[in-house]
Amino acid sequence: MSTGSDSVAPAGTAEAVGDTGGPDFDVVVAGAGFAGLYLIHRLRGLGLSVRVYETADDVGGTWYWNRYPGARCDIQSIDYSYSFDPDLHSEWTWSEKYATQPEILGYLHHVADKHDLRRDIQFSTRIDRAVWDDAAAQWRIALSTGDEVTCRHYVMATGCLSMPKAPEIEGTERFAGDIYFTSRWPHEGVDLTGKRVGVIGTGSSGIQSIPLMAEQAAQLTVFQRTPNFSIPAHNGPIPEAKLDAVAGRQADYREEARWSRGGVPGEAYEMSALTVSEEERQERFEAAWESGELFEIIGVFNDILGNQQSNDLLSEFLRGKIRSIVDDPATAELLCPTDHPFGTKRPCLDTNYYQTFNLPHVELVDLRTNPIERITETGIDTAEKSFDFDVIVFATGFDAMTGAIVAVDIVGRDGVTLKDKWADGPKTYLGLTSVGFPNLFLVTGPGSPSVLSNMAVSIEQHVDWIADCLDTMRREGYTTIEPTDPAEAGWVQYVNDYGDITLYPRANSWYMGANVPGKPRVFLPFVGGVDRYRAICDEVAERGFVGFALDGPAGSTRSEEVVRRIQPDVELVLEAMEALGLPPIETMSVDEARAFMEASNEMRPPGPEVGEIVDGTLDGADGDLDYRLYRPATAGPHPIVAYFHGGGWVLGSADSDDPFCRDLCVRADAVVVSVNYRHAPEARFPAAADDGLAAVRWIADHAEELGGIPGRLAVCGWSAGGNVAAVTCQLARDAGGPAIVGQVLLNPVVDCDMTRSSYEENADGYILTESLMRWFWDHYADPEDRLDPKASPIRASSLAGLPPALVVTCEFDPLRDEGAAYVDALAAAGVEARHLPNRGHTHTSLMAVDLVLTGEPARVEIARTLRDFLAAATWDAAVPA
Ligand code: N01
Repeated sequence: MSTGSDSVAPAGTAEAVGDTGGPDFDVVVAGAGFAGLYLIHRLRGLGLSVRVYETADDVGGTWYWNRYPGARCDIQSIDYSYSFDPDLHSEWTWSEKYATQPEILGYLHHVADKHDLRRDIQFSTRIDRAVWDDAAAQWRIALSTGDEVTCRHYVMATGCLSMPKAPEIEGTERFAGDIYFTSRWPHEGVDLTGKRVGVIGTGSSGIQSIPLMAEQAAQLTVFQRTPNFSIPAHNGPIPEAKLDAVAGRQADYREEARWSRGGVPGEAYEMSALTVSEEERQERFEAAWESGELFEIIGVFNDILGNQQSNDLLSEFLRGKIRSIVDDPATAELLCPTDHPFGTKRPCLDTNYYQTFNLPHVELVDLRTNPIERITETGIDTAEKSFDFDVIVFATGFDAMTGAIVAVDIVGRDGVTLKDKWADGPKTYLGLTSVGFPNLFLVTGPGSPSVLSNMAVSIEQHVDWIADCLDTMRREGYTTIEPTDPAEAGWVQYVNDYGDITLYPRANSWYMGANVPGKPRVFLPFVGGVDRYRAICDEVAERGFVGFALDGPAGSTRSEEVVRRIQPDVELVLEAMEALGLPPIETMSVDEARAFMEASNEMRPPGPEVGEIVDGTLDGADGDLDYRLYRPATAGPHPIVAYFHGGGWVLGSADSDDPFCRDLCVRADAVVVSVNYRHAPEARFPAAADDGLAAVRWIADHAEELGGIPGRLAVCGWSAGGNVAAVTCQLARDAGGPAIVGQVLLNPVVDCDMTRSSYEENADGYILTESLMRWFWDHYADPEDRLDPKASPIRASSLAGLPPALVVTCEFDPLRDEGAAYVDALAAAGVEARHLPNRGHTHTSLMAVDLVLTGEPARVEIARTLRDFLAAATWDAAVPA
């Protein structure tokens, strides 16, 4: 091995990890920014040999390269700093709330000096290629110096915004003046005094630099393709409140940051923008604007990034601010973002950005109406005009998150390159590792919170996780670690699921890879929060590296477990419920349980508007029953769905599934008649079943007066209501009518057998628990009655001749397996039966209209199936044999 540099210490204790004299280094790291520096410190502390290669001639990473005027952090300086060495906090005094690039770079120099980190860094050296050698279980690293070194573990600490995007504009080479990239600003600075300057790009770099360039330039022309949201930074001395928050309690403060949503301590505000008064909303918006902090404005309400309506309110407030600052109304309008929800492109913090457009020598060119055609010898030609410049500045951004990683030719097992593997979007496990690339780690890689968080906190979390992992491997005798396919696929799914419940996919942002032509459109970071993410990473390690295969002298272990399977919005609902600390329903009296359910129902989103709601009574098996009818706004008559609510035969009423019934009514374009069948314990088995049959009879007989189409009657029910619906179909078949054209059973109870695996797997923790189900059964039916098909419809002697069925089940539902078994039994009996399983959902989650958005595809499918049943219906076909 040749190190290519005399100033770098020789390789150390590679044998410490490996089982042979093996590699030159235990760990090779690409990049000497925030991450690379801390990696040296941590890995050294473990006695591992580490070598960092850095393209630049000094430390700093992003803060080495991005030296454009106005470059500074937009997370408060105190937060945007290391926590691993608590003394740094007293040794280093930040001069401003948001430190400048030179100050941050100075800080990193201080850290490098204090901890003597440079001796393990080889500067002015790029890693060109990294090839996994399976036989030797090590990486071969090819350097720009022509040297090659080997290492057991290879860490990409190359940063998320470090690979500048190509200019993409024809003619840059022709320009006779000077061209600068904000991301590669000359170290000696650039004097723009008296110059005619054109700037392309209005992201954070443009927005930070434009006001300062305008101070020098004789003429400044800003070429804007997409206006961006920006709020004033209100920079100045470190705020007293921040100093007080840390004073005397730095360790606690740092811990709060680690377990916060975005990596900065602060209370999350748990109210929707839609639930407060206009006055309160405006007050909060105003305070967030005045705070000059990104997390304050993004978190001003809890649904800014999840609800378009809430986002619209904030976006309009911010547009109002732009209009109030910019004198020329036409320029103000051009600066107002309208094509993406606030926050879905990275918002900016500025100092006098909008004010700059009031200066007489500053001009804004809207590239949407007047695109750049080419760069010429003298300037820029747009469709409408030619501009002459002395200087052109590209503030056009980066190939974010993946660009710098795949810029190194990383070749894993079987010769597969990471670039090829990621051709359709990055695939990682935890944003830290990738299948096929053993012993490769990514710091703040795609699939981790990274760019959505305070990077300083996320970098430390990743470095600590990697270091702890290597330490564990060494202690336990493992040489290699690699994620397994199911674990990685599950993580990619979880990351996507999280992205999909937000507004992020609605923007053409670099978060989506949409700023680079040809890059796959994938939401790159994990949006579930630093705290949640940390908990998952900790759990993975604590439970023996869930989702990883490890190999070495100690033997092999392999876990194919998916660490999180639950849908993100279901997870959020479960967490919110857990936080309330409510007693289990089965510990309540029946009256208390009913009151509790009614109170909980009050708090739900109401569901969509329907044409009309009519409450009435119908003839049950033993007296009147209440019903609630939901009529679509479309012209009738409509087909009818008789609906049976959930509640374990004990709880609920005609309107207890109100949001779902509304949703069903609108989507299926059918009259929905929700029946309040009799409940236990007052009316035990078989009261509910008998009422089910009586109700559909009555509805069939009164179809016309209900505004329905005679003969077009389907049934639907959820949970115990699914039980009533299934039993009703059997009773109607046996009684020779009424005709039912289809049955949709949502998470139905179809059997009293509580020994199926889903009962064991989901006994607890997903709202419908095994003990609650037992409580329901106990109230409804005696043990011997439960075997009756009127209680357990799967036990019917024959299922032949039943209406076609859709049975909907959810992964985390004790009733999952009996629902699936009922589909099989129906199909075996020749009934047209379809199963709609729902990944990551619970017994209650599909009912949560406007709350659990990931349930929407199922709700759409349920309604579509009902439409099909009802459309195919003719009286003849529907009459039971
Ligand atoms: O890059 P950007 P950035 N023709 O991609 C435009 C971090 N950061 O360097 O939006 C014309 O945001 C492009 O237009 P459009 C921060 O996370 C932090 O400014 O693609 N225009 C956009 O306006 C930030 O988000 C700080 O339509 C073209 C701009 O160029 C990230 O880095 C400071 C174009 C690029 O904006 C990137 O910021 C700086 C073309 N061909 C950066 N191509 C802090 O404060 C692109 N554009 C810590």
